[in-house]
Amino acid sequence: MAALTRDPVELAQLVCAGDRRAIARAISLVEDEDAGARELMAALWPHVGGAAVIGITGPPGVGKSTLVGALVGAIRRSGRTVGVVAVDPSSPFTQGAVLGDRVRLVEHDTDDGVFFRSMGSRGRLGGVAESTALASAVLSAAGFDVVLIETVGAGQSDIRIADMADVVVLALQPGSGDSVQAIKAGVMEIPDVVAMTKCDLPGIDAFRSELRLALGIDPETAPRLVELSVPNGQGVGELWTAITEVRDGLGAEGVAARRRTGAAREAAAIVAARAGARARAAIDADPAVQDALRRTAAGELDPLALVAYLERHTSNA
Ligand SMILES: Nc1nc2c(ncn2[C@@H]2O[C@H](COP(=O)(O)OP(=O)(O)OP(=O)(O)O)[C@@H](O)[C@H]2O)c(=O)[nH]1
Ligand SMILES: [Mg+2]
Repeated sequence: MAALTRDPVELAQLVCAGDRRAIARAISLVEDEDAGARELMAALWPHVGGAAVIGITGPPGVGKSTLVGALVGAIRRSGRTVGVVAVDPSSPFTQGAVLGDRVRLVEHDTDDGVFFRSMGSRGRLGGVAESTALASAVLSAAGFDVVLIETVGAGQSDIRIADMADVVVLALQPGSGDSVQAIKAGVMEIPDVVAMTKCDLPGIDAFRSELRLALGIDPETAPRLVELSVPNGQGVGELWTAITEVRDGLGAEGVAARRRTGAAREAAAIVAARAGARARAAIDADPAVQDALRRTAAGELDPLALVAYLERHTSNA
């Protein structure tokens, strides 16, 4: 097999042609914050934006990956291609993740219409949110009709899925009472669709009532509720229909408006994350900063003077 180019512009061309090795390499470049990543993104960017980007979020273990695997099947049956970015906040070596990935890979590994990528969450400058957003952009440039992003969390994680996705699906199972409380208290943004998972398990009736109460009954503002049981093949088609109806309902203008807001918030979050990482690195490593810390401890600098010093120092770094 010929060696894959290291040239970012050539790599971008291969990505746009749908070359799977190039797609994998491109995602690794953005994940590793490789020096070529900026040039790569610049070359890819004119080709980004055609995919419908769908975020699937929810607390740990509610069945997001199972759902994503089933959705991939539904999307393929509808004749569309799909790229998946799964963010694995825990160790990529946990049995569940490996097993889940393997199941999906075995099912779809001969299908060129599916691309699956699991992102680690090693500490990086821009953080996992940045590399996830960029991986999604790579898959969009590669021409996949749909990009699915799976992230753990429920609105409060460091990944703001609403800033990356056109449509947000929140997966909840009986026992996800904390998330329901968070919705009620207004600390969690209301998703477009709530996927009630594991409806074959006991407790689903009480949970349905609790959810309906928390989400409100106004059909104009309440998210759609879809009940699923993946082992029984229940609800997957309905979920895909609900997602496409929400997106169609937004229209091109609505999607563009969400993307504008999301891009602004995403960029601000990346700048903040990088500034934070620079500040921490400066505090840890810089003798001048260590000296300022000593002066603060000795009472020569007040805390706000220390912050002002650090801001000057890190923005010059
Ligand atoms: N009974 C039942 N079990 C399910 C269903 N969907 C998923 N599960 C099980 O729930 C467990 C967790 O499923 P995952 O799909 O890995 O959940 P996840 O939300 O992706 O988990 P993390 O990524 O670790 O947060 C697995 O044992 C699944 O087999 C369902 O509809 N019914
Ligand atoms: Mg998962």
